[in-house]
Amino acid sequence: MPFDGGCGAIITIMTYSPPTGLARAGRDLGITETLYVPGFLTPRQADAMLDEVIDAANWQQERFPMFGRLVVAPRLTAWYGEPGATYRYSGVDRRAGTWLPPIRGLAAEVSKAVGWRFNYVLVNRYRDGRDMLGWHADDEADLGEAPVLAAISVGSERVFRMRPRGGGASTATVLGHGSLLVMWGNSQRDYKHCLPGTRQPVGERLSFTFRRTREMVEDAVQPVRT
Ligand SMILES: O=C(O)CCC(=O)C(=O)O
Repeated sequence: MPFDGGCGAIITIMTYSPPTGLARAGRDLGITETLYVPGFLTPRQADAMLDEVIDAANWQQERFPMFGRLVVAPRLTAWYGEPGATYRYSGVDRRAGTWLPPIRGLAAEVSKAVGWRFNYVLVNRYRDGRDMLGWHADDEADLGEAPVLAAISVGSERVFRMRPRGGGASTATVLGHGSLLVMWGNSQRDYKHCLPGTRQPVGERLSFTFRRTREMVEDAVQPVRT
């Protein structure tokens, strides 16, 4: 909605809601501003992403300061995006590596279907059930107000949990091979999410979590009249 930003400038704030076709293909998780779309990729496309990206990505095992010690992250990560895109979390700037070709293609496909242009992806690699990601929200300043996030899962099924920040029970969703999860609006402000570890025998899984970083967020707030 346009508003007068002062000095006669009219500013447009971009708000998001999923396109009707995507919303129809998706499943309501009972959490506002979150949509789960099973089978977004065909099994064949999802298999190819799993194999190609496991082989080609520049995997890092990050270390985070916690309680005065450096803790090794229980997963591997890699990050790619458009030139100049940077994402800061846990106190570290991660400048995007040049898109790997299969990830660039996936970014274009996801941006089109979701109706929101993404310029950055954090790829998480869970090697087995011991690898996990703890409770957090993707609410860093680099993502701007009300971030839109789109996560593609490939590989073994894993449970994804969300819980209200204000307290209350968590919901569990099994993220299938080739699925898409979209979170937008106040979902990061009002909820935390995690990918818990499991004692079940599970194989490798990758999640591609697409984001729009500050460089594009700033582009999206455009003076249309001065
Ligand atoms: O692996 C997943 O599905 C969760 C990823 C996630 O929460 C994140 O990258 O912030």
